[in-house]
Amino acid sequence: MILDSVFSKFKKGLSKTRTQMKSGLGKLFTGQIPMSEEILDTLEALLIEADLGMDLAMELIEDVSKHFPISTPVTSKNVLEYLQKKLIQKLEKTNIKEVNVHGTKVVLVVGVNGSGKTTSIGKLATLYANEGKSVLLVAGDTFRAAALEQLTIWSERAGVEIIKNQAATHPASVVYDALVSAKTRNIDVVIIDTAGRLHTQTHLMDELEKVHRVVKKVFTDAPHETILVIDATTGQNGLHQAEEFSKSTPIDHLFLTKLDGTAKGGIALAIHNKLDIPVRYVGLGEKASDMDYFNPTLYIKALLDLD
Ligand SMILES: Nc1nc2c(ncn2[C@@H]2O[C@H](COP(=O)(O)OP(=O)(O)O)[C@@H](O)[C@H]2O)c(=O)[nH]1
Ligand SMILES: [Mg+2]
Repeated sequence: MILDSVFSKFKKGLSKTRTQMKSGLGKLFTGQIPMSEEILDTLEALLIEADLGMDLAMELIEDVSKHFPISTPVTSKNVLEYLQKKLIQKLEKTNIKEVNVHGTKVVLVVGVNGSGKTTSIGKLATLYANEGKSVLLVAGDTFRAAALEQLTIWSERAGVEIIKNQAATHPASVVYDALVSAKTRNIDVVIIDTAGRLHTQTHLMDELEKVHRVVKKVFTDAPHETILVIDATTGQNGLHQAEEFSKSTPIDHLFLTKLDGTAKGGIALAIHNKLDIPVRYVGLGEKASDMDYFNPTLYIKALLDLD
């Protein structure tokens, strides 16, 4: 995919956040005015409102105030350009885990209910299928019949297989059977959907650990990628979810969904800044093609677009 189209997708998805930032700054700055405490305070409030998180917002304000000392003449463009540069510097280092899998790649997808797990799995399945890979979806959410139906629809859309076992009493047994079958048939990618665990529910977290163990029984080096799905519209709560889920299973990457529906797109930056878990994918809508790999530089440019 060419960068231009990724950029325009980000731009479209983040339009709400961008409009909020711009109108806020626009009211503050008309032409060139001297830097003041009031400008710094308003800017900080805007960054927090856009969900960059308190820590990152405060760091940035400190940088801005050093670069543009009080009374220095500034325009809103100066400040936004500087913010872009600083954010890109902070987030350039991404820690994407690329494993070289010989044989079947096992992807485990976890997250709270409604975060967008099943939808994101549909998008990933489409991506892999378009690369010519054989894909098997595993319905590990055995608690809700609707969840099974939804995953089935996505498997049909993507033209990939699905394994489900409505009679199974425990998701771990569905996962086990599916992986054994995938191994025998040398499937390229297995993506496991799981029930929406509330991170406060200990038994559900225990169940997730059980699924993890079962995966290892079939493929000792799996899961090759564990993705935590986070709904960007839930804001700073996403940080807390990431911390909690990490306790029961190591998380490699985040899939940040619903960036199209929020004025708080800065959560991607807050998570990147605070936790050592990179955002690898972003969801920008409900269709299969409404996703992309997260690119911090393009993302920040789209967020703080100056044109
Ligand atoms: N606008 C938007 N909606 C999304 C996105 N990802 C998921 N959704 C919607 O969020 C709702 C919950 O998604 P679902 O995949 O069922 O979540 P799950 O409970 O975690 O499996 C559904 O209505 C999806 O269509 C996204 O990136 N953008
Ligand atoms: Mg689901």
